[in-house]
Amino acid sequence: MTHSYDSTPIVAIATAPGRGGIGVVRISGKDLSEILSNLFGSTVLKPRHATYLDFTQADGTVIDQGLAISFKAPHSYTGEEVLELQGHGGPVVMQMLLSRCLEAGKEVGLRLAEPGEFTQRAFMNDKLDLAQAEAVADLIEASTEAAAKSASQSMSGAFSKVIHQLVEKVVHLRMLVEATLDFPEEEIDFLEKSDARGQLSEIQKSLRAVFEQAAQGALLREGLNVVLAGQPNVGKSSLLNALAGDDIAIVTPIAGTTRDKVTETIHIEGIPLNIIDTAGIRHDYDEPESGEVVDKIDAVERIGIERTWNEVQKADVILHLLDASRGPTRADEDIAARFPSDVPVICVWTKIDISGHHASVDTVGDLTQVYLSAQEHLGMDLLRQELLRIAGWQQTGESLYLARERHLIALKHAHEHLEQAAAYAAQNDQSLDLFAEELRLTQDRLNSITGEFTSDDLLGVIFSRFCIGK
Ligand SMILES: Nc1nc2c(ncn2[C@@H]2O[C@H](COP(=O)(O)OP(=O)(O)OP(=O)(O)O)[C@@H](O)[C@H]2O)c(=O)[nH]1
Ligand SMILES: [Mg+2]
Repeated sequence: MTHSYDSTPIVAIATAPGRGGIGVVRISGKDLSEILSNLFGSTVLKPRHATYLDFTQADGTVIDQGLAISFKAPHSYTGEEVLELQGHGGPVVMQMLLSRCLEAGKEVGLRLAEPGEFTQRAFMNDKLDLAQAEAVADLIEASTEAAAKSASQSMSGAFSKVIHQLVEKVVHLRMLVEATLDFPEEEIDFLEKSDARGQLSEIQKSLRAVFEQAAQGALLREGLNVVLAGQPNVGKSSLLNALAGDDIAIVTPIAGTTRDKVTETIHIEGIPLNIIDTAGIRHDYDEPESGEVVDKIDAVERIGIERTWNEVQKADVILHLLDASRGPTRADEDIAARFPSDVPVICVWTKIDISGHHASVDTVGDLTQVYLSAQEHLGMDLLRQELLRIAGWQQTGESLYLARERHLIALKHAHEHLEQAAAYAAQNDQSLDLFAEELRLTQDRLNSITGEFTSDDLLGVIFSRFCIGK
């Protein structure tokens, strides 16, 4: 599908800000002939060939010397005519080159590109679909090799391809159903003869497989928020430091050391984990036997504890730290009772160097307990493995698609429509039109991943998160 868009020519510095060996200014537009002749006079650029020349001001003074490469539509990144000027990568010289381009293109309305606008044009001109365009941004932002590899998979269209295959199966079944809709008396027959239910469950199976792979890919991109929570002094900050391999949070024997949350992103087997250290949780008063209530904590710590609970609500995984040298206490139980029920919790017993426990993991029912010492680095690998397990990370050896939360949601919705379709199919009555409608909705959801029939608003949101010049 071709979208219409504001096709005035655009220009931007395409390389990262700062100093570098080379820097690139990129221009894209329907017709760049006037800009070219303003910049280079009678020198004609052979498409896709590097031409070494002077970049000059209008009055002929030289700004820089470098390479110019032109691409003719549609054989370019954007699908339009593209000009790339490679000069020396200094911020001032790049700015001068950019200003010169704007001046040379003034007559034809050349303007600065919005973030992601080059890629948006590539999408509009069917050079890549939406999932591929998103993968371009994800590749640029990849923080690990594993993330980069799977972004590159998605960018090359591997993810889009499996989505298309799913859509084709849905379309095939839809066509069958809709052909039958005109002959209501044959509905029940139809379901039997065409093995519609069989086809449907086949599609459901494929969708599940795609979802699982995409969920793994999304994990690589989004990572997990792991919140360390527990009483003061159980060793939360020490654990953060041990996981990060760096002295990030302050550790002291004083209960109530941490007040603000402290976040550090670590990687385990390429999976980003945001480890969030929080203020230790305790009651803000003591009630000694005299019955007199004594304030135990100050206002700052109180706010810190409130923040801890906020973080706990947003966690993907909670590590509940307990002091193994002290054993379980009533206060630990009270804390555990307030954890949200839908967030996985790992009980982490700390300070086993004092308590004499061995480093170990055990799982009874859905309670997993890890025994470790952050100070002596005992049991740390067990915790890392447990975090990966909870994250649902499986080392498949297969290459993954770097998916986004948006894709997972679309796949989930598609799954729900298929479930609904299956429910109608099972009823065996006059609900074939409803069955067909659910298939149509499934198809729409899947198509939203690759961007067919995606609203302009959503496109705007997606592309505006790109960097300028991409
Ligand atoms: N022996 C031993 N001491 C530890 C271990 N982990 C932490 N500690 C000590 O326990 C004390 C408290 O550690 P922190 O990491 O500051 O504890 P916290 O849970 O962050 O405490 P708050 O920030 O006050 O909530 C410090 O004196 C640490 O040196 C451990 O594995 N073994
Ligand atoms: Mg602390």
